[in-house]
Amino acid sequence: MSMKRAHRFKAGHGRASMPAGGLVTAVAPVVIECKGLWIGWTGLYDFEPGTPIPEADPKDNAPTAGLLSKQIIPVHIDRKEFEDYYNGCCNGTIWPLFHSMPDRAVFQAKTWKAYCAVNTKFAESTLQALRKILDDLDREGKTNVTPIIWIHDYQLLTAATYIRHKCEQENLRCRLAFFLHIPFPAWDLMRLFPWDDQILQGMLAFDFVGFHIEDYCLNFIDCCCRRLGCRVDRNNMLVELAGRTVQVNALPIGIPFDRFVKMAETAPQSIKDIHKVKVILGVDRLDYTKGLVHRIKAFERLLENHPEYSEKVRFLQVSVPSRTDVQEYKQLKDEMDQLIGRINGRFSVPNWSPIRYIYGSLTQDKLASLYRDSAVALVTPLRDGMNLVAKEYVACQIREPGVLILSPFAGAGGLMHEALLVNPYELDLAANTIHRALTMSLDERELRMTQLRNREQSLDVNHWMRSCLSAMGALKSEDGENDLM
Ligand code: GDG
Repeated sequence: MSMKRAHRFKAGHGRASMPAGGLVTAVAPVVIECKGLWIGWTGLYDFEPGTPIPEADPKDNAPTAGLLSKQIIPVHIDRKEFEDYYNGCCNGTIWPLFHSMPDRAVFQAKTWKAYCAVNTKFAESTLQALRKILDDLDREGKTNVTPIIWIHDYQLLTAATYIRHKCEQENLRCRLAFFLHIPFPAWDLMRLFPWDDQILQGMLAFDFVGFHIEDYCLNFIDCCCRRLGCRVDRNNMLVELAGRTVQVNALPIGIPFDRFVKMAETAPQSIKDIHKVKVILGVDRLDYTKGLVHRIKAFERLLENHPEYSEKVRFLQVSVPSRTDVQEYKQLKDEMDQLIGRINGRFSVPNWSPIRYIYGSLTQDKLASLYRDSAVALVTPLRDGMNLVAKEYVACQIREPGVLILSPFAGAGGLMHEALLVNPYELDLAANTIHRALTMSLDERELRMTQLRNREQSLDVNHWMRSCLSAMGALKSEDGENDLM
């Protein structure tokens, strides 16, 4: 179950389109593969509750192609809930705090109340589905099969409290698992949240809690220990609360590697003047955590320090509109527009401007061809749970290899060692790193890229899914059967 839209429909068209974002890219293949149910928000404006959902067009090269309408259980959120719960608590409080940016976080009792209420709403839809699944299983005599409820991300941190309570009350069997796609903050930050105990208790209502990397696991365990006084075992990543033990696990997410390779093999050339101009690419949701302003300033520094790059390089930034109702995001959009305008005004000559900026969403094919044709990918978030763009870029490097520049403050930064790692706050160093990437020998590029690609191919999204299911105990059941929700 996730808060993310499984599908979005344009009114009157009945066609599904994918919202861009890491969670959907990662989770859709899992639901398809496991023949599970996806309980998710349907999108605010798109259709009324109760409307049947058309299936995604299998010809679309979208991660949800193949997902059937009967696998989706929509949860409706009204405008007030959208304001207080989604814009307010999820994206105005938890998102910045968990990304270690507390100054951007707003703490309000009314938005926290809405957060808890919407979590209960999702929990109720889930319980309804669970009761039906258990009835069907029992009717078929499969009483040894235990359904798994797998809840995703920071929008649903407290849903399990209600689910566990009801399951105990009604004697419903299920295993409760959770995966957090964003970082988990250190105790010093977590304690700023006035209802931190309820979040931690909510997360400890699961049987299994997964994070991308060990640092986030240890932060979580530390918070449980210090705030709730839980007994913990850091070596085995176990937390005990009220006689129950919760397993914590680091399970770095991967991408559908082969699908990106295939798209890169067939997509037409995306950049006309590729032989004259080297492209430096950035692809992100327009989010302040992604370090876009720092990145553009680093590129400006490169042009200042190396005038020889005039007409030889171009920085192409694709920024997908995101959370456009939240003030912080509106401000970021204005800041980007001004910054890019200023730099283009400063360095452009009649037939060349240094920055091309796409504020919008591209198809995945188009994205794959841009990844393939770019000499450098700049993936420099200030903080990021994992970052799939870094992985997608290396998957698409099927021709002359380019160079990945990566921030150590993304989960991927600790795993993709052959990238050029750079602190995005250090503008001079970042500019030098871009210069180093642009001048790197073919041998070095090949060596680095081969290692990066090999790792991403073997640790792909299927590997992640199997590791998660195995950690939840789902692959060990006697008859191999489990229902995933
Ligand atoms: C969260 C965490 C974690 C981007 N532009 C377009 C487009 N995208 C797709 C990319 C990629 C996804 O969006 C972005 O994923 P990221 O991982 O970079 O970032 P978040 O959206 O913040 O994801 C993150 C992730 O969850 C998974 O756990 O890695 O740390 O913040 O897949 O390809 N897709 C299309 N058009 C675009 O213009 N179609």
